[in-house]
Amino acid sequence: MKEKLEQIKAEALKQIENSDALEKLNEIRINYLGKKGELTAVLKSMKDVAPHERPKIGQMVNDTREEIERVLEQHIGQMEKALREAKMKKEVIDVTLPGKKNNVGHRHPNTIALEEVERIFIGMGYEVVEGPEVEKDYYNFEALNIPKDHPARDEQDTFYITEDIVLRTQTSPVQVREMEKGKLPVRMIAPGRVFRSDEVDATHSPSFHQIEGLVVDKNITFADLKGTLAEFAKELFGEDTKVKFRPHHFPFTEPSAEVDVTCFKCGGKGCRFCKGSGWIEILGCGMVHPDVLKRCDIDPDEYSGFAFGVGLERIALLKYEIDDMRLLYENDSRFLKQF
Ligand code: 2NL
Repeated sequence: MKEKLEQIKAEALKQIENSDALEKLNEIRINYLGKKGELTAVLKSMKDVAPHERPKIGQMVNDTREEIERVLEQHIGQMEKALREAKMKKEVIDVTLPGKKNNVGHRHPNTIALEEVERIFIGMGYEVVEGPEVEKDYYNFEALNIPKDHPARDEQDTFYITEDIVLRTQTSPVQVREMEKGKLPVRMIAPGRVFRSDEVDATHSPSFHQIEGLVVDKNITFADLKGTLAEFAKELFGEDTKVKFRPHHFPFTEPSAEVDVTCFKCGGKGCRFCKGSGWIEILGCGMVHPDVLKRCDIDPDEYSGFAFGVGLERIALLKYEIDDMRLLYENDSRFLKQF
């Protein structure tokens, strides 16, 4: 019995010594120490051993089991350590390698300018309202005093979808729709994309953005318009900015004006930026034409209003001193990240 146990131990230790994988070591554990293993078989054969010998043999079986277990655990430990080290070696990180640069997105200059304009008017109690880019001829022209034969229709080179559906040439239709709702007073700005069949150059594009503003209430006068736009110009271009109203004509306002601001580069002295005049044109405006109010079911004897329209790209070009509008449409990230 003793010899048999010595033999089992020697064989087990040899197999352990020669194994090169964790699975093999596990196999050895099952073969020698498992329920159907060789040592268990020896224990089962104890019934053939003389009773007084049993404690001694039992002790020997236990010693053998412990020895095999000890060597097995030791080998498993070594093997796991080796595997861990190999894995670490493979996954080693070279912290001296140059890092990958994240490309961070930037707000478009148009967006920055729009948010600035919105901030200013929201501060004065205006609502921001949006509307459809594809419009009825009625809302884009007819409601605004621009009948079918009006020269403004040629000037504005409209994209027609059908005979009475157009791509809006201004955001006024949003304001007309708002006035039609009959909830007075109205104090709103309407920002959005507009379309005109223009050739592309440094200052034109067939698709650009406009922000229109509209106030309709009792006792609104041209003085309210002047005060509002003077405040707007100061907030946008700086506290020292002055405004100048030049008489103009729009079919939808009467009287109408174009507004210049003092050049924020030279302060009005005259420079290359303002072409020597000291003034820069920024928007068109006027008192809402009584016929436009009437068409929206608003009584012009009770209510009056003012309206204005600014080109968003024009504001962005001026504010950020960009000299070509095409840069705003190319979306080259090297350009955009400068703002
Ligand atoms: C420009 C400047 C302007 C308006 C837009 C407007 C809107 C309604 C009624 C009356 Cl609903 N007017 N908008 C007024 C004056 C100027 O835009 O240069 N437009 C061609």
